[in-house]
Amino acid sequence: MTKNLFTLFVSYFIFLGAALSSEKSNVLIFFVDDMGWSDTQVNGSTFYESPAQLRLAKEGMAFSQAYAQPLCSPSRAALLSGMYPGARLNLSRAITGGSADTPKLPETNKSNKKMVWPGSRNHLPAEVHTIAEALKDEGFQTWHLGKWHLRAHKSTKNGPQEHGFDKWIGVGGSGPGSYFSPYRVPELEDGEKGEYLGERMSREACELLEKRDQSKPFFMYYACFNVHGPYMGKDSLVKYYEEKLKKMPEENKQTNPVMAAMLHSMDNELEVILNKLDELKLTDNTLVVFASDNGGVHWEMGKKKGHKYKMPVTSNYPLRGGKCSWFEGGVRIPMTIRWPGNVPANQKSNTPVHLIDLYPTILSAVKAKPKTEQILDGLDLAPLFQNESLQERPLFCHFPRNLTTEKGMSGASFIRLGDYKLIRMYGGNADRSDKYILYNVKNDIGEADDISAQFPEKTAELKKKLNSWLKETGTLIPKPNPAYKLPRK
Ligand SMILES: [Ca+2]
Repeated sequence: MTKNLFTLFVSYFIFLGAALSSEKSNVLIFFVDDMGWSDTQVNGSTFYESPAQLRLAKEGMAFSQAYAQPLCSPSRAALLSGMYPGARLNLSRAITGGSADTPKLPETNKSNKKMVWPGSRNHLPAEVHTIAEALKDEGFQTWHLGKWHLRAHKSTKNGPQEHGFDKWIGVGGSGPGSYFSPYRVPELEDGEKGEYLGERMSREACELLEKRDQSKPFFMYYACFNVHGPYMGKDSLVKYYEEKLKKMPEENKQTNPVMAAMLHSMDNELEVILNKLDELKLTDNTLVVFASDNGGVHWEMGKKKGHKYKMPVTSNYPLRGGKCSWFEGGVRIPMTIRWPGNVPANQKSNTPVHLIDLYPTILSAVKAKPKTEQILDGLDLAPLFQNESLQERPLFCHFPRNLTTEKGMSGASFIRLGDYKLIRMYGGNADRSDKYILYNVKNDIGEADDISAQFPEKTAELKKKLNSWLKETGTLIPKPNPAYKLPRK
C-alpha cells in the first residue's frame, strides 16, 4: 500500500513536471506605428503621459538603444522575418503603389538625377518563414491585429493569412482612413459612427484573449494604428494637453497636443490589454514586447489636411532626424520586454539591440529552433535577461533611397558597432562618389560631429565590415546616374 502510494506520488510529480515543462509562454508583441524614442515617459518625456509603458518598464527590461528600420514596411518585415529586409529582401521602403514585385536597379535615371536608386519590394515574400509560422509550428494560435503594410498596394495577396496567422482583424496599409468610425481600413468592419479606433482594436484584442483556445499558447501581434497619421486625437484628450502645454517649462520641445492625445490613447490601448492579461491570470506566462517601428515624425503636419495645428508632429530631441532617416531619430526606438520570472524587473539595458533580435529571442523563449538553413540576422537576447553581456556584433541598415527629410542627405547604409556608427551616404560627395561619415553615438547622441577624419583607422575598419556585409547579402546598391547632365549655369 505504502509502496503504491509512493509510486502514485512520484508519478504525479513526473506528470506535473512534464505538464509544466511542456507549457509554453504566450507571446504578445505590441507594436506602435511612428512613435519616436523620445515620445515616452520611459525615455524622459514630461509632456506625453505613458503610465502603462512605465508599468511595463518597471516590471521588465527597457532598452535604451533598440533599433528599427527607418520606415513602416521594412520594420514590420524585420520583426516578422528576423532578417534585415533592405539587404536580404530588397524591401527597403514603405510599400506604396510605386513598389515592385521584383525590385531592380534601373540602368539609368532622368538626366537631372544624380543617382540611380534601386526599387523596393512591394510585399513580404511567401517563402519567408515568419515568426508567426514558426510559432504555429509549435502549436500556437496566432493572431494579427491592425496595420499590416506588407502586401502590394490594393492587393489581397501576401496578407497575414499567408504568413502564419490564424485570425486577423484589420489588414491596414500605411495608415487608417480615419481614427473615428468609419475607419476605411481593409478587413475591419466599421463600428458605430464616431467609435475610436484604438478603443475598438484593444477591445478586439481582449475578446481574442477571452475566447482563446485554452489548450494552446497564443501569439498576438498587435500592430497598433496609433500614432501614424492622419493626426486625429480624442477631443477631451486634445483639450487636456492644450491646457497642459500652457504649464510646460520653456525647455520642453514636444508641443503638439494632438500627438500627445494620440500617444495617450495608444498607452490606454496597452493598459487595457495588460489589465486583461492580469484578469485572465496570463501575465506571469506571457512574454510581452513593446516597441515602435521607426522614429517620430519631425516635420510639420500642415493645416490643409484638416490637421488642427501647423507644427511638427513631435520632437525627437536629443536625437537628430526622424522617420525616414538613418539618423538616430529615424531608427532608434523605445522597446521594453516583460516576461515575469525570466526577465528581471525594473532593468535598463544599454546594449544595442534590434527588431531582428525578437525572432530568435522568442524562439528560444518557447524552446524552439529555427529551420535548418534559415537565415536569422539577430541574436537571442536571453544573456541580457541573465545580466550577462551579449556578444559584440555589428548592427546594419540598408536604406537605398533618395532621402528628402533633411536637406543635403541622401539614401545610405550604416553599420553600428560599439559606440561608433559609420554611414555610407550614396552619391554624397560632390563628384557623386559615396561619402563616409563617422559618429560616436555614445558621446554625440545628436550626431553633430563627423569624426571620420580624426579616426581614419576606425573608419576604414567599419567601412570594410559594412561593404563586405552589403556584398555578402547581394543587395541592390545605388550608383551614379550615367545619363546625368550637369544643369546649365
Ligand atoms: Ca511607421
